[in-house]
Amino acid sequence: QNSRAHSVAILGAPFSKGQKRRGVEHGPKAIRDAGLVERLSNLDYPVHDFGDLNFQHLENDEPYMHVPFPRTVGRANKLLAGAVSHAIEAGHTSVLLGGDHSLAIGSVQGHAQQCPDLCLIWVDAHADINTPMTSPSGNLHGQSVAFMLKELRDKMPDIPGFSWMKPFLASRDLVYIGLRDVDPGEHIILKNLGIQYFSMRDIDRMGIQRVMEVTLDHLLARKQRPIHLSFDIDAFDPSLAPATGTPVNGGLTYREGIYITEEIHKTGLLSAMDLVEVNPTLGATSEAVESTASLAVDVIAASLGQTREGSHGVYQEEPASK
Ligand code: 4U7
Ligand code: MN
Ligand code: MN
Ligand code: MN
Repeated sequence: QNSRAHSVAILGAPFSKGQKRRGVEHGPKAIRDAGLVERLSNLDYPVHDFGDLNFQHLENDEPYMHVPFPRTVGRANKLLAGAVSHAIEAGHTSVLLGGDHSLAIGSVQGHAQQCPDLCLIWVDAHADINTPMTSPSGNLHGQSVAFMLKELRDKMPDIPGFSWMKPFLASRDLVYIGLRDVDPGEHIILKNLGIQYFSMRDIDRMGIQRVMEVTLDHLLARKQRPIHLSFDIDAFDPSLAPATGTPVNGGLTYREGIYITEEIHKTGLLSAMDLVEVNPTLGATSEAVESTASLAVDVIAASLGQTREGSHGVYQEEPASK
């Protein structure tokens, strides 16, 4: 366990143009205010908070079909990809604080620049695998995975702002957990490509323990390789994570969410993660906002090795007998 013992790089991405609601750009601040760095300092490796990325405002970013802000989203992800790639190259485990989920495009792409054999675990109520043609909303935070997959190359038009990247991930290297709001066009893609996914119904049926066994077996049985975890806070039930843009009833319990991340940590292969879609302006009360942000901190801490059973360092002595 804890075999990588890497330092951690925190990257804030105050970005919201992958969707149309305001406020998700304040996610990084809310997660930090909930005590992220302090909580990670209890684990046994150095934590570097690199602050927030500085995203440029773009004028004249006309919609592409019904997709809003394509150049702004493309540009932001290019910047983010460079930052993540740099952090991984420097030996850090990269932790991206969003921001909306379109940021996963740059985060996973930057990770893949350094680790071309990575695999991806996407924890979300949504599959985020629409193409501009299948997307009901046009929003890019519901299309992130479609940009990554090699098998969707022919289905993706040349969207302005994205000429810097090419698809880099095979669909067999991706597993979804927590799905419960999948659009018809997305369902066709999931089925046609034979993508491994576990909907909330599958979790009800199999239990989260078996789901994680099959997930990790699917991704790691052939060979051990770096894991990218992309965690959308709306995977949790809205009673636990109310402050988010697209809540869907019937989500993960607290214990299921933490179990997922504990199991990923135990592989020793987590190399980068995203925690996205915390929107502090959408909580009905300050308690709702704080509980959502605090849940985000719990997810990150468990992914990086905080355990519920407790832990102690290798050279730590037993308590003295009296
Ligand atoms: B999120 C949606 F139509 N599928 O494409 C879409 F239901 O990053 C929602 O998972 C996407 O929060 C949600 O707009 C994106 C919609
Ligand atoms: Mn998402
Ligand atoms: Mn979602
Ligand atoms: Mn959402």
